Amino acid sequence: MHGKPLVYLDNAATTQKPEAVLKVQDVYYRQQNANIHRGVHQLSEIATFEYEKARGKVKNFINAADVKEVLFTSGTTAGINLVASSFGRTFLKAGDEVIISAMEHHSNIVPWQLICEERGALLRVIPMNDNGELLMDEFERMLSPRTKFVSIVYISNSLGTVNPVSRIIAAAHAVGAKVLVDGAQAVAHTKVDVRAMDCDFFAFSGHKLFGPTGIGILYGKQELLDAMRPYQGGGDMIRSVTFEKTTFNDLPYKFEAGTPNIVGGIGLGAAIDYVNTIGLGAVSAYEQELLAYGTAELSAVRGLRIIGTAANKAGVISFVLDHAHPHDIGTILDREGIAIRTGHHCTQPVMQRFGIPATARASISLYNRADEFDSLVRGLQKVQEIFG
Ligand code: C6P
Repeated sequence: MHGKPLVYLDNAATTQKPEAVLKVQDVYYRQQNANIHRGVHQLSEIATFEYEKARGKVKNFINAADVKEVLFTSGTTAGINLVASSFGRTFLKAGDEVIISAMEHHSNIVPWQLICEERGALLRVIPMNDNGELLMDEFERMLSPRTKFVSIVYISNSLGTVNPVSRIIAAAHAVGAKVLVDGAQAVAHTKVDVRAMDCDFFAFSGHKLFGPTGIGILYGKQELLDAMRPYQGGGDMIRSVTFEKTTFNDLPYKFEAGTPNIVGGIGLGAAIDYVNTIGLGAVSAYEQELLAYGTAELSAVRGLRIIGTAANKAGVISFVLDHAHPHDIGTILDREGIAIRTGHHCTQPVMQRFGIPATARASISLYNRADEFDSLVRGLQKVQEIFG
């Protein structure tokens, strides 16, 4: 980039794609391309087989009980909107409460605002401390029989905080509330076991897990998905249609209206194979070392303040620098070949909480190296030469 070797530290936005993911997509379009679940011809059977095989890989990857609980979506955002809309329209009523946290991505705020407004429910927010850790006592005090839903981010994209999701889920279940975990930033960094966690829903995006864009997963417990209204109507989600009455297809198809992103699903399957070959245990251990190294290096930069200093962190180092706006930092680093993200990271309430307009954010993946943080620090020294 700009004649320099790329230092890619924007993995929370999206990850780079391994050869194996590119290969299966190429093979699909050259040799297997057909619509799925519809054709009696062999090509359609092959495409259907490959797509459903990928669903099976996702099921094993997150340890769902059944493929019926694994819905293909276009990404985390679509998964959360599906739950807010469909669970909300089925179960939420006036006076109910939905709880989210102060560090949610906009895609885990706005869908809940919309449905709460529609149903006359109240949206409540778990506050956090100056390190970017949720105030769990406050959360536990908020819970009551009115609480119908808790929707919480597993790993914050702007702070890096790893939230105690198992504790949150157990406390919510104790008052009869259901829980969605936004796993967008979790799946590439830590082993996810939806049954051990006991979440009711879990959403993530393929593109943050080395897969293609436009594909994602919503896990949901079967009894809840069975009870929920469909989200969208169209092909594949029906059993029979007349002008008087429509009956719906079985799970997972009830929530998969229309021709899906077939190649995306197959690509996500290949991405999961790739991650499994390396092992998330090894990934997590390596990334924790990298995070510690990067945190120490950046902390030593004059005038730099890290935003998000939770005891339990993963993947992300957000920071501000005296005298330089994050956008200027990002632009100068870009000239050095260093890709980071700057801005509010779709978490404006986090910026408001810390009284800052934006941060610069370095986010890591398994292919990053310690020396890339050395390059980042040299880049920041250039920023300081310019801004004093
Ligand atoms: N965060 C980031 O740079 P989609 O866009 O649907 O793939 O993912 C949305 C989303 C939901 N929750 C969390 C915690 C996220 O981090 C994201 C995406 C990117 O931080 C793009 S804004």
